[in-house]
Amino acid sequence: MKILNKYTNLLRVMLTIVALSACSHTVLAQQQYSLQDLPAQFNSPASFSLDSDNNILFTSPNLHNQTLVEQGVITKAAAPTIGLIDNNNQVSVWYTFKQQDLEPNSGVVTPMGIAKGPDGNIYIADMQLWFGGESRLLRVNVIDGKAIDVDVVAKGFSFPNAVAWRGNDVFISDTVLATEKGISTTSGVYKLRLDELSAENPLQISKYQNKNNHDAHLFEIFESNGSLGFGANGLAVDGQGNLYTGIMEDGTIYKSTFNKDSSKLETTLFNEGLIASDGIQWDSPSNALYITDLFDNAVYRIDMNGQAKLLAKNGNTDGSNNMLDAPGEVIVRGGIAYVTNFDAAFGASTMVNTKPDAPFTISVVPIK
Ligand SMILES: [Ca+2]
Ligand SMILES: [Ca+2]
Repeated sequence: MKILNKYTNLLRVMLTIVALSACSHTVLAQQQYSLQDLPAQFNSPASFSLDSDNNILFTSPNLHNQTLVEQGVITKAAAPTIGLIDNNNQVSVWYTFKQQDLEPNSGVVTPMGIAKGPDGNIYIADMQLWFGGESRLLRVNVIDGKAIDVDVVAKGFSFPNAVAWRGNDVFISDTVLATEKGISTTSGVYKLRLDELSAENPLQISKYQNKNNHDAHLFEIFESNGSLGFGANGLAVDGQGNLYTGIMEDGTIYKSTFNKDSSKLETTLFNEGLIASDGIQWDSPSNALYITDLFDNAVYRIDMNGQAKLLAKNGNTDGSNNMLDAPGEVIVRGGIAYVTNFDAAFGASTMVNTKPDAPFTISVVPIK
């Protein structure tokens, strides 16, 4: 009886813990945060997309967990999370990745690029190259603006990074198809059709071998200088349906045009001069592209003739006082540019940011 009591008590304690944690989860889901003071579950805000209600969604793979634990800034790793910035600029948790979402071999999920599909669902690049899993395209199934669950709809990428839709075609940049440090990096952009994406039978991309032997979905291949080992990353589609691809280690942007049947017409150099370009978004009202320079701590507007204008730039900061802190992507809503402070530090001599640090922030920059 004593033993039974012991177990009953233990069970009661466990149930209380479960109830408390369920309660704190509920509170957490409703809690709102300021852009300038995000909780640690947004410790590496990365990529943006607008949702169907003009909210801004952003991924946070939380790649700084280990560094921040070592610094004593946080006590435990924060699960990868998607945040929502509402029309009053209040931030809340939209989706926290769950056990069943993890890639089975690596045990992690690394949400990078995010984009709303023509079906209203949210598509996310899950980068597994650094963790030993198979990289994937995830679909967050959305009902009434809420994230319901996550399906894998394509897999076999190397370093999937940005996601951008053009009609019923989705483009996914693959930042590292092959690389030889200091010599060259081969990267590319995949193009998949909506009707090829299936949870029951995820599209399998075959591994890149060389320029003449690769998956038929590879839309474009880029060669860059090999200085970082990072090629194609940012992607955006303009109002005319042209596709723009940023090549990180070259600091360049390429423009791809299309035939009427959505096949590629040509790809040409559109802009050059950044140190290490990152995310790109196109804004309709100002008819311009917006891009970050992750290494140079800067944000630019680029007009449709390829001319760049600096919008903001900072030195090495921690991100406080709205300052840039290794910006990963910029999106414009209502004349305001929102900038994720990804806060990566690669230790490269050309990189301004030296340390991932608190606070965790999203900067705002008026574009007029
Ligand atoms: Ca920071
Ligand atoms: Ca920093």
